[in-house]
Amino acid sequence: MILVGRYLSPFVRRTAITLKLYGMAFEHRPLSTMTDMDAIRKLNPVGRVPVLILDDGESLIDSAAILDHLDETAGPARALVPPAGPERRRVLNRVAIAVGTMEKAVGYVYETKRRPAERQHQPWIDNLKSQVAGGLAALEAIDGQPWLAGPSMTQADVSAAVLVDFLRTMAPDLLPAGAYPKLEALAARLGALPAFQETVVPT
Ligand SMILES: N[C@@H](CCC(=O)N[C@@H](CS)C(=O)NCC(=O)O)C(=O)O
Repeated sequence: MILVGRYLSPFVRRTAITLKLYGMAFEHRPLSTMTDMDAIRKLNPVGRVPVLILDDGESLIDSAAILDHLDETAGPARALVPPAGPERRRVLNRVAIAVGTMEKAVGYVYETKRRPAERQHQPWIDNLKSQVAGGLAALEAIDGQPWLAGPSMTQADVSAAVLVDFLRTMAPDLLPAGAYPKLEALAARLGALPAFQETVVPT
């Protein structure tokens, strides 16, 4: 398998970490949407990463769809998302908060770093900031026991920790020191795992 996209992308990184946690070997091809768009478009008509190229050449796009395939391959006993019922709904709902917050955080980075200053629209930036703050506050408020969705680590924890790392690297102003202690602790706990350390973005 080949995973396309840089670990700077939280969507790529949560996919890479999940592959590693499942012990699935893959080649990493760190194409950038800034400089390698033609190559990325050949794999994904929407021109986004991640893309996972399977061994038979099939290309899967979108981290949620890729992770769905990986969970199925890992099997219900190892999958980071439970197979059915309220446990599955709870995990998927918490993943949706983390990934939705990632989307808003990535949007904030694009708006503030890629768009020329004279074209920036402050009300839109403020909206993105408050959406990120809303997602972080919701994750922080979860009474994990001890993980975000109960007694075992799930995709909700992986995605939330990747979100925290992304903010710390790319938008530290959205992660004020001490504002989200439980999320910071979760990111530190998971950051000790090889799957996280091997996908750290060089700064
Ligand atoms: N919902 C998608 C989001 C993927 C996404 O937005 N990736 C960003 C990188 S962080 C990208 O490729 N952006 C390039 C663009 O949209 O032009 C997923 O979960 O994979």
